[in-house]
Amino acid sequence: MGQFKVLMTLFFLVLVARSSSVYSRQNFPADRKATVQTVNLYRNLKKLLNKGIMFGHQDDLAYGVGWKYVAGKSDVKEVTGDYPAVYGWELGRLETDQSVNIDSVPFAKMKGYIKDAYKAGAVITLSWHLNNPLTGKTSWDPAAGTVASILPGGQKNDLYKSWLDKVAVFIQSLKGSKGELIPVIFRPFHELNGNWFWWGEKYCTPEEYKQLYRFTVSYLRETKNLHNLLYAFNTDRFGSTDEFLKKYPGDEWVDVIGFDIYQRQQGQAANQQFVKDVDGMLTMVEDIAKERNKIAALTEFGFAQVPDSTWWTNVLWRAVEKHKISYALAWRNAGAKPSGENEYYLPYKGQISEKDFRGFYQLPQTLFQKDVTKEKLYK
Ligand code: BMA
Repeated sequence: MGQFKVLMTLFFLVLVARSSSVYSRQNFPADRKATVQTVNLYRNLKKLLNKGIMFGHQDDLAYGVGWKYVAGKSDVKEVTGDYPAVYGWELGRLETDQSVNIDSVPFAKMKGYIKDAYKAGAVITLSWHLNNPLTGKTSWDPAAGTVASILPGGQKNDLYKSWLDKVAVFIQSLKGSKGELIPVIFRPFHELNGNWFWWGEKYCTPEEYKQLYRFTVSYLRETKNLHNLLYAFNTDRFGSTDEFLKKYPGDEWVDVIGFDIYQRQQGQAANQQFVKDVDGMLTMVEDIAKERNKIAALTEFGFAQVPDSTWWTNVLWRAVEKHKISYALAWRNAGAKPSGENEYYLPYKGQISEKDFRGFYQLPQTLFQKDVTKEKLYK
């Protein structure tokens, strides 16, 4: 009998130990050595899913429609009185030692903006439209064989590693006031199921894409010893869970999952379609996130020039309101580009959706900077 009791106690203890390790795995980033602030961010992002959706904007502090590099200025702030909760920045051209990125943002200024946002308690995410290492042209040069060429054993693997070294130097230079590394959501090789980037659907096999993603994470995490990164995996528009997961590298490499989506047509029917599509895709991503213990997000979105005066509350909000997603990142307010195109996705003072965007801002479940400052996401 005594022996039986001992055995039962042991059995019970093993059960408890196992369930607590599952539990801690569930509440820990993919990086087992993530810094305290990164773990805190990860856990707080999960908690915040129950409060609302953080609003993000690419290049928010650098420029907007009709202005560039005015300290403290932001199109979001001009319209709402508050800054975004999430700031997106872009690393393209860091790999070729340029002092400004693909969209002419000086990396030195970007560092300053990132530090300011961190100080305010906001979230930072980085995209990377890196050049094609095989052809030397841009991201939009989808030469077959590029992915294979940069994997270990490939002729461009050393070159690709030297690019990652530069990314690591940049990320290691992002520090808070106590010298702690600033946590960043890194979002490499996005829109992978489209056919416009060299890592796109037609240009590599699922196995090659997975290897590329894993190699990248393991090089930054293990070789470069960077532990302030959460990793985002994101597709473009997709039609099924299988399609979404076709090239998913695995749970030990990813923290955030999502997709990028743009509305391209105007009118009531197009609006309804957009709501239906986004709602459907978010349902799938949310289910996958729940099952795999990941954080769902709308990693990029926009309706170019927002030609609909009530798009924010009537279309975007309807598409996302039912969902537990961490954030939605609007793409950049580039304004007039050298190409002649006027590119923007958020209202500025006087734009037709300005008033409606304020309505969107005032919804209790949309979170901007003031909301997240209170949340102390890094503590
Ligand atoms: C695209 C456009 C381009 C830009 C690129 C990378 O969607 O905004 O103008 O260069 O993203 O940021």
